Amino acid sequence: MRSWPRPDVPTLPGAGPVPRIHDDSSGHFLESADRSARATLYVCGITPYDATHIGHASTYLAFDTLVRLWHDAGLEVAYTQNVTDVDDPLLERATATGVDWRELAASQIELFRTDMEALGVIPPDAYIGVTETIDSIAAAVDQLRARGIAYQVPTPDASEPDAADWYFDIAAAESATPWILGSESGLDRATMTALFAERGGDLDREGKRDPLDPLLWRVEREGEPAWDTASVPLIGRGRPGWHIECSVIARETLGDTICVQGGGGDLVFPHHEFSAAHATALTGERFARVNAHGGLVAFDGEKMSKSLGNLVLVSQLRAAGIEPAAIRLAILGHPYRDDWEWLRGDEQLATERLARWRAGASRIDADALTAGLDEDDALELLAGIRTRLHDDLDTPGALALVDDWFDRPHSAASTALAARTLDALLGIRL
Ligand code: 5CA
Ligand code: ZN
Repeated sequence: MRSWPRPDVPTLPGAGPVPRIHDDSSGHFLESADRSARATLYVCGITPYDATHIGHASTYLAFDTLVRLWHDAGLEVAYTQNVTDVDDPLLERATATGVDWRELAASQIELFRTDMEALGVIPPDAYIGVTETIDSIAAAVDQLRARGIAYQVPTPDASEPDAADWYFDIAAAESATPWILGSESGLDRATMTALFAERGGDLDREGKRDPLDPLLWRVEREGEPAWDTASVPLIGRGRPGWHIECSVIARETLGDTICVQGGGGDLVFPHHEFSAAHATALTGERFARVNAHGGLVAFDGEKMSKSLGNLVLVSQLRAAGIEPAAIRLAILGHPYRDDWEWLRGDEQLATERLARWRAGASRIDADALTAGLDEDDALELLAGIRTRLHDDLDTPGALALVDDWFDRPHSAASTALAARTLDALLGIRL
């Protein structure tokens, strides 16, 4: 589907290093891409029913920083983001509010696009809804069936009498593929079980071989959207499970092994564990070399989420006259892997910080001006920012360098290059 317009990103002198980022599977810092190949990124997109809150924005800005650094390093970048435009939470919200689920999704996707454009986020090269990928997902479930890694669970409430949901067989996948449970998330079984329950998993469903086996395909229920699977008739009319959606969309657009799989920390388990497991079961290859997750943003003491009603929306802040650059700055002031809390007044503090930078940029050093077009100060700032961001996207460290830099005046040429640096690497226009 359509994404949003790409911001102009200035080019900078020289090339930055390829950043090292934290891989949550191994606990190590790894090169995020290999200079000899395309840099590929898959980031889990929204389920379009509560967009765009500061938590979403924080996750997408973290990976926007990575994309900007890859471009600055001179890499060819391929970035895919999905839209979970059919799934239980969306359907439940639509039913609760009496809105058609398609209309709810379309309006929230549009709002998300507008917010991303306003925030100057570089759009993904492929922006793909699950409803656009149904056939490939059904085919993937069928392949897992054929390999003995998918099985059916009796489904008495299905629309068709003998239809049954499809589940992923963890034990079969462990013996037939290089993936084992926990290899992506690095978690033990007790923690995984607790997270599965907390995040709506169906541990107790009768007929499952392992309580943690995840749903691959939900056959049609009365009143729920469903699609025919004519080319794979054994699967049956229905709709995709959540994890298989991301593994199929990522593989179709980026290949069998991607450089970085990204999302918020709430996706470590079960979502990223099983999207990787499904992909590996289909290809025999490792799904992503680096698993990277942003921290979760809270508000009023709890994780920001529609169900708790504690949302701070990007669109509300914009409507209240807060400049998108200030919203960006407020978010980039936190290390991307930390959990943090949005505090009332954060937008004001960021607005003041931006104003200090702008005041700094308007104080041109007259001596430097007469001395010529000296860019040395800005080249030093650029090198400093590249070094900070190379180190696991240390945006707070980069912003602190900018604070210091604007404490004293610089030549007009240096000030102009500093402004281009902030625009290109941090997406902040002075
Ligand atoms: N559609 C799925 C991913 S396939 C989904 O999780 N959608 S979402 O709308 O709930 O979240 C969209 C993205 O924002 C995900 O990467 C998620 O991890 C991230 N996210 C959600 N809530 C927060 C939060 N409070 N703080 C930080 N990131 C968040
Ligand atoms: Zn996903």
